[in-house]
Amino acid sequence: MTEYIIDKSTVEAENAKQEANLRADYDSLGERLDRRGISIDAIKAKVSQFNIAVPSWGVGTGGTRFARFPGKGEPRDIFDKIEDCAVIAQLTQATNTVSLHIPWDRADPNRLKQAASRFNLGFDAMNSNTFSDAKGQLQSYKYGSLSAADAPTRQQAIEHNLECIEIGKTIGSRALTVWVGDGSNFPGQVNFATQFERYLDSAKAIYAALPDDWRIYTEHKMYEPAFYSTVVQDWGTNYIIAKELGDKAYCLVDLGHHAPNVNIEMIVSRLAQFGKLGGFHFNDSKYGDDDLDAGSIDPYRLFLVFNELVDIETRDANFHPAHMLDQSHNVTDPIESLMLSASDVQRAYAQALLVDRKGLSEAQDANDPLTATQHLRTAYRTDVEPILAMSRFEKGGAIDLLGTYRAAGYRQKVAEIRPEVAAGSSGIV
Ligand code: RM4
Ligand code: MN
Ligand code: MN
Repeated sequence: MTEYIIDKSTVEAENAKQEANLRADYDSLGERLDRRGISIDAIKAKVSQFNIAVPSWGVGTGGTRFARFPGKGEPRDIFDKIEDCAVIAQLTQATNTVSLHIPWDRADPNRLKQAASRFNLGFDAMNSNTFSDAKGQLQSYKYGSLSAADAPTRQQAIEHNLECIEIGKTIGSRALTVWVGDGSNFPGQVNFATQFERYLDSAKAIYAALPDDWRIYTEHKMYEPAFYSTVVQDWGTNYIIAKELGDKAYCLVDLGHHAPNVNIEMIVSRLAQFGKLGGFHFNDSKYGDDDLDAGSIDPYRLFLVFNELVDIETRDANFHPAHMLDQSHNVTDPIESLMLSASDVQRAYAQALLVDRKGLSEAQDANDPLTATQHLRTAYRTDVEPILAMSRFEKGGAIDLLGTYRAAGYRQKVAEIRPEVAAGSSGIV
């Protein structure tokens, strides 16, 4: 039996206020889609199956390198975080897995498993952290981790990743995501080739310990915290890594990890075409790795990414990339942001499912750019909210995510038992 944190009667009462309007909107959208030869129920069925993982660190209040302003009732530890994730899952019905970051979430694995199973939550990829020093660790990552110049530091970073795999095995995870902060701040500080060689050697040692049914995802990032060069700079480097490591190694695309205006949807297509697209960290950005809410700045770009994914999905039934959010919530209630972001990612998927693929490819072959791009715009301009809301409603979630969450008063309730953490410290979580 799944436990629900938000009283079911609150969700039902809020839904009752919206149900008649939702049914009318759903029917009218259904009619319009019917004219385009699309069955609304078929789209809803696909949307209902769509799952996106929530990062444990996303439910904490984030900050910048200047300051962190604590939020009311923020989670004190991983067990509070799991409860917050359960709220998101209950209302969205789209986020039934949580992704852990070690050592931030280190706890007795059996307790972790128990805590998640109360709410029927599973665990997504394990994330290692060799971009900051954990309390009491022997070697420092100040000058790098998997690619560090000195062997003991590299060894420590490798062992940390092996520990993440071990924890993951106990709690039922099947993937390890590796992002390193390694790079350099000054021209000449490192030898690019030597540094990359060391990284590859360390990554190979981790790969060798990966269980057969696991995947390793490596994440590229253009800059930050290293500001001149990073060892896994771009998707090309990432592709080389995945190729060097082997069949269980895939590239992970974090939307925020590219230069502004880079054509991310094309990167997605390239990696998938050559079998190395493993998954995503969804978020949005204006300038850099801003970690803003998915779909909040450039929803058309998110749609274009999903347009590629649906295109690949139609050609290859075995294509199942991992979907996860990776955001930092500095000025909003993280639960609200994550719920809306999950739904925006779902929205982009639903819109992409509406693209007339046959018409699109005919227009491409006929060298008719305007018709081709119109196919995309027609899909993108369709308000699919009734599909998303109906899918949530039928699964026991909330028609109105924000309204229901606020009506339940969850944040106020937890604020009574979770004291505010002192302000002033900076950092992502
Ligand atoms: C990094 C990267 C990683 C995430 C950390 C917290 O920028 O996106 O995925 O684990 O932030
Ligand atoms: Mn990321
Ligand atoms: Mn990032």
